[in-house]
Amino acid sequence: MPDTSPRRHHEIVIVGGGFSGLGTAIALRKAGFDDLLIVDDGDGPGGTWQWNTYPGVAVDIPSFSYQFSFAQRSTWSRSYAPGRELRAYAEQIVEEYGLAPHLQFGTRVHGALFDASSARWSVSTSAGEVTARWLIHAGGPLSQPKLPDIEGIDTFEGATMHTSRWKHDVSLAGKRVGVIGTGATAVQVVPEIAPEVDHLAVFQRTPIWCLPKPDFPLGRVGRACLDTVPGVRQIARLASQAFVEATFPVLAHFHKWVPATAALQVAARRYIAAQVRDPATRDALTPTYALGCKRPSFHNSYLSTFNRDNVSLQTASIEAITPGGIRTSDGVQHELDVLVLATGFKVTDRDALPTYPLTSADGTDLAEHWETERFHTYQGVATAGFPNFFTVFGPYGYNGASFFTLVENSAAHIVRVLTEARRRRATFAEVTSAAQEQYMSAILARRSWQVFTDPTCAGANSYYFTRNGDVPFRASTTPEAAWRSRRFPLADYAFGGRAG
Ligand code: NA7
Repeated sequence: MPDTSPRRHHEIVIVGGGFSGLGTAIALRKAGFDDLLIVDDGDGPGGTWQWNTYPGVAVDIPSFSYQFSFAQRSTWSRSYAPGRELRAYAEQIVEEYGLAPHLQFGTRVHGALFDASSARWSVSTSAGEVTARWLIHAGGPLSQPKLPDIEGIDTFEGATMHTSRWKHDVSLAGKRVGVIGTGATAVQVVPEIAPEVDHLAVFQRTPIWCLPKPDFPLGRVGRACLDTVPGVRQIARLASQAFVEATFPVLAHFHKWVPATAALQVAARRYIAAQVRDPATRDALTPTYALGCKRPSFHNSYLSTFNRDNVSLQTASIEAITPGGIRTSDGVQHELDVLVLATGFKVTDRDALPTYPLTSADGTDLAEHWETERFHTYQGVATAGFPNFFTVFGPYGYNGASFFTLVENSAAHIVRVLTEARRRRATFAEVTSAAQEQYMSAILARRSWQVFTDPTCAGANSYYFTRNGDVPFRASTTPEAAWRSRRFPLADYAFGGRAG
């Protein structure tokens, strides 16, 4: 049916109402950009935290860091907040920063096309067409569920659910449940559902490094201290930021200079030994790739859950999903009532970044361009050839620390470009190829420092790696990324046109 809804124009359209979209909108509004529309296909703010409601869902970065620096809370119930508190936080942010009039939920973007003559993006959505001078893609990397490519998946006669689309009306009590996957999500789901089910079979392809989590209730006293004792909140934030920095960016990107991986692995192996009683299960749960090749998990009862009589770890590969359950390569048929797919997300897949065709004026499709030329961006925010377009979570922008720091950095970068465009009354801004190349060569020059060069990473099946073997992280500390996002030369962009 032809779209007969009226065309609308906004100065800025943001795709995604998760924390990326919300944080960018707040930064833009603070800088005086008010004509903005945020579209999201969900039915509330918070992105991944709206979608992921599985039992045990919680942050795996301490809450002191997993929040905006300008909207810190002392209300978190634990040092690692459960998912429902993140959903509530997103709603509070919308309210406090007056974002509700800008948000349009239930709206899926089908495509975006740049028109050079008007220097505008034309965005087609499920709610009609909208045009924008500036288009910002704020889709998160963990939003497109990845269903396993296993024969017979549609034939299973019990209930099937992906963890990010949890079916709360399916009771697990007394059921035979199978969980496929042992990534960060399974690490949270498995201990939570094990006491409830009759039998839980966990199908593992690659074990995950699971480390103890400094997760504790904050309690009334703790929360009051954060609120009233001078300096406590700042110290908690600083300690948390240092912990996050040490456990990811430093460990991963500066591996050559801080070779802590081996020592950490020894400690992690000791932890597994202390947690898991059966030696064969312990061995099967011990990764053979270097810690850091893929995101390690933090949980205090995942490993010990395998001591339970009603939990089994299955390591034979899955041959097929059958109407009755799962058949593994050792010939065993595992009878199941419920199948949980903890199989992760399409992170760098062609149809995930972005989730819709995005076409420049000369007809180049962004996903195709990245597919053929490999990922390349300027600070993860801009891509040469795609004017007036920005990504909050673009390739080579994220250094693996708190996602909120990334959002604030990307938003600062975008605001800087748009403020300069406004000062010049420019209608067009595009990063120069030279600036992009310089950025990419500086980042790629650090590749040899990273843990990802460890040959054992080949066996990690890590979603960090693209099909080409690239790891599109920003190899940088968080302070360096923050500084560069705010101080890059404005001459790195070409500005043009003149607003009437
Ligand atoms: P992940 O970390 O991508 O984990 C997905 C898991 O599913 C992982 O163990 C995969 O095994 C497994 N998987 C995927 N497809 C299959 C098939 N076909 N057969 C068997 N096993 C399969 O996703 P999560 O949701 O756990 O975590 C995502 C992020 O959320 C996490 O990094 C945190 O930042 C929060 P594999 O390892 O590929 O062998």
